[in-house]
Amino acid sequence: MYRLMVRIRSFEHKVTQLFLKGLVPGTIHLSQGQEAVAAGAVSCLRKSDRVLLTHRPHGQALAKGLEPKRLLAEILGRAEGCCRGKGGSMHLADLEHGIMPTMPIVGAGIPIAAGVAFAFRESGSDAVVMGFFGDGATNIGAFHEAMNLAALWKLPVVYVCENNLYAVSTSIRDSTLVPELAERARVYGMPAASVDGNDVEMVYAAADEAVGRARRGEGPSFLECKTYRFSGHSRTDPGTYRCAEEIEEWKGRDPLPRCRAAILSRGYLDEQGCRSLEAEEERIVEAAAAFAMASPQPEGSRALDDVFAEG
Ligand SMILES: Cc1ncc(C[n+]2csc(CCOP(=O)(O)OP(=O)(O)O)c2C)c(N)n1
Ligand SMILES: [Mg+2]
Repeated sequence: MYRLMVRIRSFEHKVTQLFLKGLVPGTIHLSQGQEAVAAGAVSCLRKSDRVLLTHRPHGQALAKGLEPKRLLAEILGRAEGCCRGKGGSMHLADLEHGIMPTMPIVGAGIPIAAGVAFAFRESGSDAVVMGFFGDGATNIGAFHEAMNLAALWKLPVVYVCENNLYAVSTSIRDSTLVPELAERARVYGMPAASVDGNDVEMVYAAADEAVGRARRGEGPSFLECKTYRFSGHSRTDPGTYRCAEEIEEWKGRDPLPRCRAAILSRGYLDEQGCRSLEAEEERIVEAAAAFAMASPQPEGSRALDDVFAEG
């Protein structure tokens, strides 16, 4: 899981560099600071399980097994991207790794995750769906409809809410009086937990329990992971609505050094071992960037391929 977190952070650092060079069409939403949620929760899943992601999907997509080079080529809009360059950062998909088409309409993926879970159950599969979304999405009507139906129908879905305290520039204090978002799922009869989303082991333990419940046919769960994004909402947002003290406080809870310190103190790896893991991941990301930049632009003649269903 530490390796995954290092991969996500290095990957998004590279995405930022490429964005600043003007190589990324559109905008990007980074998850730096939130890596423990992706690494901890997605590590509980099998390849055949599926995830439903949002406008901030890079970390979970990498955790679900999407190759960095295919993701980066997609973000650059290139022909060798996982959607042949037609999706970009906010509309990616990779069914081979169980990544459903990403849903940047806030809250829209929540009922779709329930629908995929319904399909799994009806087909007799023991596969599980994990639906990610932010705190802001819990104010959307679709969230409440989906929580109710998923609980009532005991669907094999795990809802992971990344509570990073903001929906764009709106503080959660200005959008709800409910102090713990897990409460919002409990009222629909769904088991729910709130955990420190910057502690990868805690996220893993809570997600693993929820995934086990879903796989055994015992219904959905909701997991609120309390976390923080280090940068603005998107690349066009300097994030000036957050005070420097708050950002510094959360940087002190950075999930990567916390996990690294635990690895060292328990002797899983020594300093040299950590450094070589980090260097390996940087090399993977550099190779992904070289691949993505060398990948051709999609041909105009293929613009309508894979857009309409055949037959
Ligand atoms: C229905 C809808 N309304 C507004 C937007 C614009 N928008 C994009 S992301 C976002 C905030 C989402 O906040 P949250 O759910 O907390 O996720 P986070 O960005 O913090 O990961 C908004 C309002 C949108 N994409 N869809
Ligand atoms: Mg948020």
